Amino acid sequence: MTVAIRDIRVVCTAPEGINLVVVKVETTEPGLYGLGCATFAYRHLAVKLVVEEYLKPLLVGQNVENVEQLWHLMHHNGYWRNGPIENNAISGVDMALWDLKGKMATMPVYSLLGGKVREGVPIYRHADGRDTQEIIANIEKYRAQGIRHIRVQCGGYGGGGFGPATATAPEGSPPGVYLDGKTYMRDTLKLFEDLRSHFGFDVDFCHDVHERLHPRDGIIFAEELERFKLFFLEEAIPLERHEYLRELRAKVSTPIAQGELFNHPYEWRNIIAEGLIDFIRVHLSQAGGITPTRKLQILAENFGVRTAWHGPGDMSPLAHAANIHLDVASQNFGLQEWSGTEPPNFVIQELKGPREALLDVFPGLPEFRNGYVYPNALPGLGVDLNEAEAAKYPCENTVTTWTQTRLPDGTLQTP
Ligand code: GCO
Ligand code: MG
Repeated sequence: MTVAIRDIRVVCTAPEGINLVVVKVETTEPGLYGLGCATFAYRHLAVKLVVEEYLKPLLVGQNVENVEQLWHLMHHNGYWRNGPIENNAISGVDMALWDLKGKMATMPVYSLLGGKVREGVPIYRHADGRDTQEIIANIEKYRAQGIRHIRVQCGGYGGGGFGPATATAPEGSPPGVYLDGKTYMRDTLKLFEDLRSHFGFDVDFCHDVHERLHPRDGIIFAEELERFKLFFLEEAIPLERHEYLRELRAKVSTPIAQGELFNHPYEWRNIIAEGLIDFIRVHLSQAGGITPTRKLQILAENFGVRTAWHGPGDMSPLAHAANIHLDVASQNFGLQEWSGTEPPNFVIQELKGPREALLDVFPGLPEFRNGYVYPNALPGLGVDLNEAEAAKYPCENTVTTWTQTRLPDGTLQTP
């Protein structure tokens, strides 16, 4: 008997103060539904509207089994395609259809993808701090949890927080996150000097430039970082300046990670085929969900590029679970970013508050244990949504300030 889409609803919730967008696909089978992540934290209402006003009328009545066909139906329906708003909306439905397929087959998504290549997923966490000692303490904290790859930043991404123009900016300059690239580069090089003299080379460090340098400085910085033998250097080159990746590749042997900002296949296909990167970092819902990202993972496998899917706080536990299902089933898995969504059996004291709220809203999140994350064996993605709990944490629609990054003279810079 065909199971069809009966209704599609969007639930927006912010248990940690970060806007999360969940799509719930309800079917003609009583009690059978799928859940997917459509989180674009800074445009959550736009994504919600696309799902409710455009995708829902298109999809109600469709056979839930036809995941591939429905992805293309959604992808082509608005004629213009591959943009972040619609990709996130499509992702919410696509992940929900994979969740449904697993529930109907009584198999976890990783089984639908060919089964496990590994039992647990090695992850990396973010160590930061106000000074080197605090950063070292945070690194030690993660190492004590069995984590062997740690991303290290020196006071956030390349600069301070949003605020008034710096004293050295031109008169009348607007507020923003004022970045001084040279200071950031000098401070970070000094930090890694200290870290390597403290830890030696038996800890794998990553670093995220976060597009906050001009590509020329990004290349200079990557050359200067070579001696610290990073596990990978991330977003050293801004999205729109990929022509610099060729020079970066020619000049440094440090593995290059790129891709959390990618939406369009043209952004990843050539840099993978030409071997210009080592790790692909796509944010699953920005690419359109599990369907396109599985194809991307297989493309990357053909060129020896490994996955390191984006795993920040601004994605829901459904997307974190989708990352983990793909990770356990991918031969060319590299490393998984994990933003600290610990399960109750591993709640660090200072996280007692918000983290439990997240897990109350999203029971079933893959569990972190001693350096690895393990998917549960429940059918589908294995994560549920408690709508009553979700309703306790409404999203807010405020002006995003952290992306108003400016050079010392006030010029806006990629954030
Ligand atoms: C990362 C990313 C994030 C982004 C965030 C944007 O490597 O995890 O750079 O920290 O800044 O996802 O909202
Ligand atoms: Mg990043």
